[in-house]
Amino acid sequence: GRLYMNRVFRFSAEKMFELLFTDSYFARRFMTDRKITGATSTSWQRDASGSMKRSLNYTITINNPLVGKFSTATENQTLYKESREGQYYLVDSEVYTHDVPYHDYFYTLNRYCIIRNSKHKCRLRIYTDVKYKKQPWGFVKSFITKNSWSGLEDYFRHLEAELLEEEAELTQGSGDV
Ligand code: YK8
Repeated sequence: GRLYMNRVFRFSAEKMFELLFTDSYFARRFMTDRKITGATSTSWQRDASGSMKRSLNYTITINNPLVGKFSTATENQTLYKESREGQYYLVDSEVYTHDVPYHDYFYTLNRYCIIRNSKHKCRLRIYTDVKYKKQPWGFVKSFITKNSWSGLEDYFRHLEAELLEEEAELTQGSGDV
């Protein structure tokens, strides 16, 4: 896998969770920017193991000449019960892109870790892995992996930029460090 983000932001851990994992203004605007449309989401619900789950469905716009312009996608998120409100949040997100070539071979696992640093600071780590449901030929596998990394890189670079902008807006004039 790969580490796409590992950085401290001037938000509380709660705030970061709210921005990324609730129906926040930030999340909605980011989706609009990425041309992600038709998003529907279930609310967070506790499962038998004590973790919280929710799932999202949406249509993504793809910037890859090898692939059609749009694909529907499903994202299944798990907030692990080891998480501690305000302190530590661990979310695994499995993303299935239903309409891309070889979609039945792979999915993407994004692991988001939000750790409290101080009252107004947290660290966000995002680790990503491309997972295979069945083994494709070697060349197909490297093709899928390579195309996934480049799409993910672009996506998380954009997310980082938007989070930094949000940070600048929120801390503007507050004199907070
Ligand atoms: C989520 C991973 C792969 C996929 C794409 C597939 C190419 C197929 C390869 C062929 C288009 C929002 C990606 C990047 C689409 C976007 C997905 C997003 C960014 C040529 C063999 C969607 C996070 C996420 C996870 C996986 C990404 C897909 O919040 O390359």
